[in-house]
Amino acid sequence: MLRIAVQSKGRLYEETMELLKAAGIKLVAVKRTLLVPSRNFPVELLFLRDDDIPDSVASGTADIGIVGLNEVLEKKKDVKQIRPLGFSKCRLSLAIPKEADYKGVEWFNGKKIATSYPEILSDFLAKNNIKADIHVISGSVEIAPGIGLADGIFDIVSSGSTLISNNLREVEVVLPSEAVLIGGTNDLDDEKQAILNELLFRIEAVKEAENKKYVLMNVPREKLQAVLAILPGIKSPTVLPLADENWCSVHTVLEEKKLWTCINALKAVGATGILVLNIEEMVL
Ligand code: PRT
Ligand code: ZN
Repeated sequence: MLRIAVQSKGRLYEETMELLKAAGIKLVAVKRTLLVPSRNFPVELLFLRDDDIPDSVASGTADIGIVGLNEVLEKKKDVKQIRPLGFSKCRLSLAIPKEADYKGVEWFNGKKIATSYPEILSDFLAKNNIKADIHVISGSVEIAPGIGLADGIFDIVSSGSTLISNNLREVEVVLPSEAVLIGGTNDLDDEKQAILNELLFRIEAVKEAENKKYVLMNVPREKLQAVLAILPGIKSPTVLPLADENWCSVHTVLEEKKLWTCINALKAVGATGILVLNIEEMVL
C-alpha cells in the first residue's frame, strides 16, 4: 500500500482528485476521514493541509505527496520532486505600490516586505545582495502596503487581479510554481516502488492525452492526399475503407489548440461528418 498525502480542501484539491480519477484510482466513499483507501488500486490518501504535506513525506508518514512547488521550497524539508503535474500554476512575485518609481530590484534595499514565504524571499534577496526587512504574515498579504505595514509584498500571483485591486504592481517574478509530486529521499521498498511506477505510468498517459482530441471524418478518395497533407497525426493517420469505395474514413489525433484551424482546412478540401472525441489516456 502506497500512502499519498493530498490537500484536504483548497485550490489543489479538485485537480488532485481529478488526476487520480483519470489515472483510474477509485476511492471508497470519501467520508470526512483523514485516511481514505482506494477500492481498486493499492494506494490510500492522507488528507492534510497543504502546509503539512512536505513534512508528512519527509518524515515518512506519507510515501509521496501532491503539493505546490512554492510549499515544497518554502518548507525546505528533505523531499525530492518526482514530477511536475501541470495544474495550480501560479508564481511567487514581488509587488510594490503601482505609482512607485521602480528601476530594478535594488528598490527593495532598506524596504519592508510582507510575505508568507520568508524562506524563498530571503534566498532571493541574498542572491541579489538586497538587505530588506522581511515581515511575516500568514494571510491577506496584499493589504499590507495599503495599511502602512510594509513597502512591498512577496506573494502568490495567478491572474494578477488581487494585485490590481490593491493598487499594486508585480515587479519581479521570483518563482513559477505548479503542483508537483514529491517523494522522500530514502528508497521505497520494492512493493511501494512498483505501485509508484504504475501510478507514474498512468499519470504519463493522462498527461499525454491532455489537450488532445481524437478526430474521425469521411473523405472522398480523390481528396485523401489533400486531407493527409493537412493532418499532423501522432505517427500517421489511420485510413479505413468505407462501404462506398469512393469514400474512406480517416482517424487521427489532433492537439486542441490546432483543432479549429485543422477542421476548417479539412472541410475546405472536402472532409465531411467530422467527429471530435475526448481521449482519456494515451500510451505512446
Ligand atoms: O488550508 P490549506 O493550508 O491546505 O490551503 P491554503 O489556503 O494554504 O492554500 P490554497 O488552497 O489557497 O492554495 C494551495 C496552492 O495553490 C498554493 O500553495 C499554490 O501552489 C496554488 N495556487 C495557485 C494559489 C493560487 N493559484 C492563488 N491564486 N494559491 C493562492 N492563490 C491566492 C494568492 O495567495 C493571492 O491571494 O490567490 C490570490 C492571487 O490570485 P490572483 O488570481 O488574483 O492573482
Ligand atoms: Zn496552506
